[in-house]
Amino acid sequence: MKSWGLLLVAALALSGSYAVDRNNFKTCDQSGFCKRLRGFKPEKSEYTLNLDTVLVHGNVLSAEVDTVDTSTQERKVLWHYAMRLSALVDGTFRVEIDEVDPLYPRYRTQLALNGEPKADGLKLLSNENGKLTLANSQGHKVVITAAPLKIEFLNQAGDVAVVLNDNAQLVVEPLRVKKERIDDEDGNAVEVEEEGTWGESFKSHHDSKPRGNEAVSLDFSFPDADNVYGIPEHTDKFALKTTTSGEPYRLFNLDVFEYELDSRMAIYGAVPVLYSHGPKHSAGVFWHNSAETWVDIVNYADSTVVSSLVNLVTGGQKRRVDARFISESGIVDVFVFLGEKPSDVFRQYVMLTGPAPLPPKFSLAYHQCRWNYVDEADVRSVDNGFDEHDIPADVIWLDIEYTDRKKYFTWDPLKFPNPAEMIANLTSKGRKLVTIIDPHVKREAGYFLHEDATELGYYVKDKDGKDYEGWCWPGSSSYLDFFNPVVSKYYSERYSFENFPGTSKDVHIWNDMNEPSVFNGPEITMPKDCRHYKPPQDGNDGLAAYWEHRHVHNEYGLWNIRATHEGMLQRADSKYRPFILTRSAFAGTQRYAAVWTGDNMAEWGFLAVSVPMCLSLASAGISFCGSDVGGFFKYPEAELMTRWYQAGAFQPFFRAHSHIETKRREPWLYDPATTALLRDANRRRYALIDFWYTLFYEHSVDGLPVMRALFQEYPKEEDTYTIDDQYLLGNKLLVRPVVEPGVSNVKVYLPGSATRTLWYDVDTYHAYPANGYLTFDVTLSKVPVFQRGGGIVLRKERVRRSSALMADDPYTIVVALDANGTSEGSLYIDDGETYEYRNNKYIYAKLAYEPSAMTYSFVNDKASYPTRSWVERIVIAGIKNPPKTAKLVQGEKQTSLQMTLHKGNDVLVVRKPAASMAQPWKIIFSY
Ligand code: NBV
Repeated sequence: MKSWGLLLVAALALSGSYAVDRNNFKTCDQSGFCKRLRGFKPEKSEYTLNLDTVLVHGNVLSAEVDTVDTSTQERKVLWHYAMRLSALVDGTFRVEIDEVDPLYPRYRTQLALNGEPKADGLKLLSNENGKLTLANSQGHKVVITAAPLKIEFLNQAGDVAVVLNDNAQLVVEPLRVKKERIDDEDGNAVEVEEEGTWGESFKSHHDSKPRGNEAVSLDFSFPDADNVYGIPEHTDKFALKTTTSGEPYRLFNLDVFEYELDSRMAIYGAVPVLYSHGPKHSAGVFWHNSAETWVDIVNYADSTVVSSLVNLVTGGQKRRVDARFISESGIVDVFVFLGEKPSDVFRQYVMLTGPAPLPPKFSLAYHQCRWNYVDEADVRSVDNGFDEHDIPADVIWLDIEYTDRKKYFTWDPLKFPNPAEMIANLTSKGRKLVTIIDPHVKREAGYFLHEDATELGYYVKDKDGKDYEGWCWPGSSSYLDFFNPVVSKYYSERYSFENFPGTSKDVHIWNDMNEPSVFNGPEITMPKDCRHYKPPQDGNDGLAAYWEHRHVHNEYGLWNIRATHEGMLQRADSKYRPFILTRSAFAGTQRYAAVWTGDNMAEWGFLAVSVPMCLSLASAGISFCGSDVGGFFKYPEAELMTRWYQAGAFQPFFRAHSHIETKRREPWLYDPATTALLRDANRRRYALIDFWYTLFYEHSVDGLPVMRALFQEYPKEEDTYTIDDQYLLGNKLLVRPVVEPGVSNVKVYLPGSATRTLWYDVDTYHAYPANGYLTFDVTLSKVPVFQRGGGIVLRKERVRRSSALMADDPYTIVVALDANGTSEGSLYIDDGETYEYRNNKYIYAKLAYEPSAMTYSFVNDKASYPTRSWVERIVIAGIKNPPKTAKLVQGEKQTSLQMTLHKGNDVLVVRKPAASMAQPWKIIFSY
C-alpha cells in the first residue's frame, strides 16, 4: 500500500496546479476563541486595579486586578486576578496577569526565555488620584491607571512609547467547572453554555476542550509609531498591515502545503514579538505565550482606517499603531521593550530569549540539498560535480529517503549500505553531510524507537490517555513527548555515534515537520486535546495532571530541536558546535537552530518574499535564515535560478533544495552560461565567508540582526520604514537582490546623509553619495551590492572546493573610505568548528584606516589563534590624496610596501603587504 505521503506527492504531480487549500486551515471565525474575543466589547465589565492591594517589593509591583460589573452602580466584583509588574534590566518591563486562584494552574511557556530575566530596581514614585507612577533605575517610567486598568510605559525621553489596555481589550477567561444541564419544568435547558465552550469542531475533527474556554487577550498602543514589524512567520510585507477589514495575522505552527504569498495565514513558525517604530522612537512587546495566537493591527495612518475611528481613538492623531494579541490559553505575560532605537528593541528581545551561538563555519557556506539524493553513488556524483565544475560547496544533504523506510536513525540498507565511507569521502574535501530526522516515529513492530517509546510510555497521549497515533510519511506514526525530560534525554542519546551508526562529528541534522505535521490531524497538525507531560506534583490529578497540546503547540518544535542540540553536543563530549536546521520556529529557536522558509515555489514572488520573511525572522532573533534556493516546488528556468543563487549568496542560510518530483537542477545541469553565473554567485559567497563568520560572531555577542532592515541603521529616515526589498548585512554591505524577471535596471535606496555617506559599488568601487532612490543598470551577472564608505570588508579571493580548505588563505582587505578618508572593520578567526574559542583560542580584531596609518589590533589581547592567513592585498577605495610611501610594521619587522593607483576610480592598491593575521600590525603612510 502506498503511504499517505506518497499519495500527496502523486496528487500534486497529477493536479499540476499549485495553490494552498485554504479549506484545511481555520479563519478567525472558524477558531472559537478568535471569533469570541475579536467580537468582545467591554460594555458590561472592566478590569480594575485594587489600589488597596498594591505592594512594591524588590523589582516587582504586585496587585490584585478585579473584573467589575459596570452595568450597575454597585460595581460588583466578578473575578479576581493577580497582576505582577517587574522591572528588568535594559529598559524592559514584564507584566503578568493570572487568575488569583485558578481551578488548575494555567500554562506558562517554558523554553522561550534564556534563563530567568535579570531584575532592575523599581520605585513607587506616587500613588494619587487613582494613578500609580513608578520608575526603574534607568529613568523609564510606568503610569498605572486603576479604573479601568491602563498601563503606560514612558521611555527615557519621557515619551509614552507603549500603552497596555488602552482599548480595554484585556481578557482572561476564568477556568470553570462544566455545569451540568439544568432543565426547567418543560424540560428546556436553562443554563445554556455558549456554543463551543466545551468542545468545537473543524471539518471532521472534534476538539473536546476539557477545560472549556480559557483564552487571554490584551491590546497594545504605540503612540508616535509609523509602523509595526515582527510576529513572523508570514508571507506578508515586513511592515505589518491593518487587519480590520480582513483576517488577523495568525501565529500557529502549521505545515501549510503550497503556502501562498501576501498572506497573514499561519505557516511553520510563530514568534510573538512585535516592534513599533517612528521618527521619535522604537518600542516593542513580546507576548510570551505558546498557544495559538491571532494578532490584529490598526495603523491609524492607513487609508483603510476610517477617519471616525481615528478621531475616536486617537483624537485625529494618525501617527499611532494599535495591536491586539489573542491567545487560546495560558496567562497574560508580556515583556515591554522601551528602546529607544530599533537596535535597542531588537537587542532587548534577544537578551531575553538568548542570542544565537556562533555557528560552525561550514554552515555559513553553500549547501546542496534535494529530496532526494537517492543513493551513495548519487551523493558521490553530486559531490564530484562541484569539483568538476569548479563550484565551491560545503554540504550535501539527505532527505527522508535515505532512511530504512522512514525509520529515523536508520539507513536504507540497499541505497546507503556504507554511510561512513560516503561521509569520509565528503570530509576528505572539507565537506559535511546533513541528514534529516523528523519527529514522527513509525509505528512498526521491531523498530527500536517505536518499541522503546511504546514500552516506556514516551509518546504524546491522545485525549483519552492512549498513545496518540497520526499519519505522516511513514504511515501510522506517533510523536515523542519531549516535554518529559526523560524522553528528551532518551531522544538526545539517539544521536550518539553508536546509536546512529555511520555518523560522525561531520554529520549535522535537519529537523523537519516539527510543527508537528500530522497529515490526518486537524489543520495538518496534532489535535489540541492531546496530552503532554507535566511534572507530577501532589494533588495534581485529573486535568491538572497534564498539559494539553493546545497550551504548548507553538513550542513543540523548540523542545524537539533542544533535545537534538543536546544530543549533538553529547555525542562528541561537547567539543564541536552542532548545526541544526528547523522548520518550525518559536521564540528562542535561535539558541539551537537555523530556520528556513519551508516549501516555497520556483516563482519570482517567492524569491522576492524571501527577503521580508528573513528580515522579519531576524528581527525576532532568528538571523540564521534562508529560503530554498531555486524554489522547492516546480522548476526554475535559468534566469530565475540565476537570480535566486545571486540572492541566496547574500542571505544568511544559503541552500539549494528541490522537491522529489521536479527535474534535477544541480548548477551544472543548466546551459554553460547559466552554470557560470551560478558558479559566480557561489564564489561571491565564499569570497565573503570570513565576513559572514565575523557577522555571526558579533551577532552571538550583541544579538543584533545580521540581515537588517535599513531603518535599523537609519531610524530617522522615513523612506526606509517600508523598504523590504533591500537590506544591510551588518552595517557594511547594502544588498538589493534582483527579484524581477527581465529587468535591465532596478531602483535602489541609498540611505544616509547626502553630504557625508558614500556607497561603493562592490564590483567597480564607484562611489555614490547617499541620495535616496537611484536607478542602477543591471545585467544577468550584476546584482547591486554596495559597501558603505567608512566600512572595511575582508575577502578571500582564492576560491576552493570548500570553506574549510580556505582556512589558511590570504585576505584582500577592501577599505571603503568615508567623507573624512577613514574607515573601520572587524575580523573574527578561529578553528571554525569547536568550542575552543571559549578558551581564548580566537582572534577578534579591529581594523582601522586613517590617512596616516592602517592598524590591525586585537580586541582581547588574551585571545589568540595561530592562523596562517596573511594579507595579500589592500584595496583602498575613494582615495583623494594618495600617500607616497607605505611601511608595514609587525613585531620587530618593518617592510616598505608597493602601491598602485587606479586613477579613474580613485582606488589605491597596496600590493602584497604579506602581514600575518596571527599578530597585530600597522601600516604607516607618508605623503
Ligand atoms: O522531507 C521531504 C520534504 C522536504 O524536502 C521539505 O524541505 C520539507 O519542507 N518535507 C518538507 C516533507 C513534505 C514536502 C511536501
